[in-house]
Amino acid sequence: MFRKTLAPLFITIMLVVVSFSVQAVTTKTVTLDVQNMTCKFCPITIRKALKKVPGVTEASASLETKTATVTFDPAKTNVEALIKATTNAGYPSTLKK
Ligand SMILES: [Cu+2]
Repeated sequence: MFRKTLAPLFITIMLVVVSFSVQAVTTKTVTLDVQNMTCKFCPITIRKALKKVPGVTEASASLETKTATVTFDPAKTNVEALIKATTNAGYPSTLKK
């Protein structure tokens, strides 16, 4: 009785664990050097522009380092699309080497 009710729960947990590890393998994180960042609101604008790009799961920008860090699904988007997004928002960027 107890085992029967726990089995679906166990399977669900396993599926969640598997899907998380698959996501970890398929996402990519890059850092962009971003121009034109002048005040504390610039990183917010950049972050919003990057998060709008389909496939982007995480985005942050720093005024101090003038960079943006973006995590995305390489199957859905690419670095060129990220650069285009920040450029369209008024902040041209390049991939940090
Ligand atoms: Cu600003």
